[in-house]
Amino acid sequence: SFGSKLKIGIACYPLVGGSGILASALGMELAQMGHEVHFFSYAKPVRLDTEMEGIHFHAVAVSKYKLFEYADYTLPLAVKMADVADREHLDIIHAHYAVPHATAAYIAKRMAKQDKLRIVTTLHGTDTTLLGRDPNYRRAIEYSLQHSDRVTTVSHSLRRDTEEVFDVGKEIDVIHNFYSPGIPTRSRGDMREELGLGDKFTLFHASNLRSVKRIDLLLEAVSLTRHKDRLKLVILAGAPFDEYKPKVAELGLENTVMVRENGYPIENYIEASDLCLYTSRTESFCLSILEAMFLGKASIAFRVGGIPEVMEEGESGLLCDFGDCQAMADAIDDMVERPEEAARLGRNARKRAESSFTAKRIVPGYLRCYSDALSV
Ligand code: GMT
Repeated sequence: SFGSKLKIGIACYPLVGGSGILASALGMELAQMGHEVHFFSYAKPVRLDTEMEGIHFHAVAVSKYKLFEYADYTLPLAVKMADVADREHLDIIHAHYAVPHATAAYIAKRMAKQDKLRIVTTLHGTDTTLLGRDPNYRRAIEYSLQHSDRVTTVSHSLRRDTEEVFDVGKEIDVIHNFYSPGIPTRSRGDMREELGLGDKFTLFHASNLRSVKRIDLLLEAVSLTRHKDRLKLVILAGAPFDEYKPKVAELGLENTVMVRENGYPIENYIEASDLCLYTSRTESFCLSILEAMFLGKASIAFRVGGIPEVMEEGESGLLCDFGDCQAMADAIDDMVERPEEAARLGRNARKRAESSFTAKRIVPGYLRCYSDALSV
């Protein structure tokens, strides 16, 4: 129940990516509230503080046998979950991503000696929007969702998509993402000087550059602006940028685009910028936009997926129809001409983030979900 301390297992991807960041932040919030949290992954999640009281990390080792052409991760993960569930008397396994975490959790639940283990699965996006349409995965995902005690999505948009793609067989809870921003370690002035931004209006983009992020459209939108000479686009790339270099040259953006691979901490770059730019084909939420909002920076993005749930159009950010790079370029030009409007949107963005997307506001929703799962 709500008042009692829970023992929660969390399975997540350890890499830089919204789902792992959210899962780590949630686990640390729960630990701070006195719950015991056990993480399962093949490597330490990047933003997880394993030294924190109440946090335990269980590395899942994958055996590579010559017999198998492909190493399997799902079964060792399930065994680790079942072992820890039995030894530590876990109440809940919270799977972030159905593939393969919810499937492994289901196997663990069947194997575990104790019969009160409950499964909560949070969908972050690709399970539904990509793998859900893949006949090699669809049925296993649907089965894992049907056998989760509770299922959550990070936006209403993702819930709608999920209900279209799968027969989940139960109500899905929408629990938006939250973020606890770090404090920039350098001043805006210092950071702008280091990056050589001068008095340029600075746009910021951070992503893993996966094809869904549509970096081609990001570059195109900037190339269509009238004020290219007054602009800089700083891209914090979580993957090699090389494949986009020819496009930068083709669009004549060599002096406008600046790329930093794995720049850290991200807060310093956001602080140095004036506005953020996102061109994804789909985003169930877009944690990067929320991250920027907490630092008082609004974004221009395409009106896709859950993004309109994160920002209020015209109030805490600007939205354009997907693929309309000219509209996006016009919006950028407007902000270059009226930086005070960009600043106003940024102030509103911070207010919205602080009122709607803090840990304090969001984490109780997960606790309610655990409590519902335990009362099944
Ligand atoms: O599912 C993915 O594509 C990757 C995932 C991740 O780990 O970064 O991103 C998804 O989860 C984030 C956290 O909930 C959301 O902010 C992202 O919008 C979402 N990505 C997509 O929907 C493409």
